[in-house]
Amino acid sequence: MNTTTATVTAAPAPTPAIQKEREAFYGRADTQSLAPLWTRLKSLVPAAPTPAGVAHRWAYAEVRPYVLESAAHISAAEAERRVLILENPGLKGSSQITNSLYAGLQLIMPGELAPAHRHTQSALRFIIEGSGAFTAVDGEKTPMQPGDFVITPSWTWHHHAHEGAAGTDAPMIWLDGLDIPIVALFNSTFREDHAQDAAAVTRPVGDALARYGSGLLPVGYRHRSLNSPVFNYPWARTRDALHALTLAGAPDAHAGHLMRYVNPIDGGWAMPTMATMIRLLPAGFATLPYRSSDSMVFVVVEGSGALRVGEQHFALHPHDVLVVPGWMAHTLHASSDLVLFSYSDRVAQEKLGFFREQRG
Ligand code: 1HN
Repeated sequence: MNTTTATVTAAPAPTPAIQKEREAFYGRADTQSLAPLWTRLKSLVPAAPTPAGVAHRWAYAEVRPYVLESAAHISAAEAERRVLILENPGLKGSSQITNSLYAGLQLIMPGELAPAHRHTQSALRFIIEGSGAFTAVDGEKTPMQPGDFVITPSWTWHHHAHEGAAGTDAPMIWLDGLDIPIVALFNSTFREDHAQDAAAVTRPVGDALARYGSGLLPVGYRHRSLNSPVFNYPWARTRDALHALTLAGAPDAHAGHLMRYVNPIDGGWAMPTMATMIRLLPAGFATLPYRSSDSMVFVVVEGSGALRVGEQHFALHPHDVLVVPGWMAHTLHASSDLVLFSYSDRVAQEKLGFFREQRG
């Protein structure tokens, strides 16, 4: 058998004459909308992800006054959604917090209504502060309380309202996470405004949680959504689960006590495009380095500490929002018991077969 061993040798640099001929060829090819791959291959397919955007922190103490001031400039009704976008400083003009995701801080004042609409983008809400407001999703109202994680699945009617009295009740602020850039990649955006400001509410408050979120399922129930039928994961339950976990064993060295929000129907992630997680780092705990191919958005729920990304150091305080671009190693440190909510496109990457992570 004839065995030949291929050796890879770097090609010699082209002579100026050859280079000139090539350039002329590229120019002629361009007239046919053709382009050479070989001049672009390495940048099209680099050896590892090029970080998209930068690591950044929005300190809540600094941005909260701007969110509240937005109410002096526009009503929720006029704005449709009164939101200040958390735009990654490395992705200016894109309305993106990461390469694939959107984030914003939404404000609703007592007595206000954000009118009903639907769109193909999925939305998550992580409630930051306030009381007295609800969101209605696909015919069910749910009160929004700090620490709750709420799902608005693709193409479901949704509106938000604050039932409190102006002057006495607190403004409500939450973080919106949407998969806008993912839907844009597929150019599959559709939206529709509801004929009424408020869409019909057809089920009692708490219906979904009772039916699907109690370790029970109605017999004969046929699930028709890619999302969890539980659309509000209340903070009180999440907190209890996290604290129970701390009694059972040591935190993961690279993540702390880390849990994911789960779809009770199939044990999968709660949403089809956005992976949502909650973690607790006990006071004094520090994680070892970790990186993954999904860019991550963090919300500090409780406690304080620090996030390190490369040479950057961000102090963490309640309600701060942070972003870590994909494949950048980072560590977390808790000065007091630290609880972090996070979301990323990990669920989509897993389904498509290219999610990667590295510990250490
Ligand atoms: C949207 O519908 C909401 O329903 C929030 O609260 C933010 C950002 C872009 C497009 C639609 C909401 C949004 C959004």
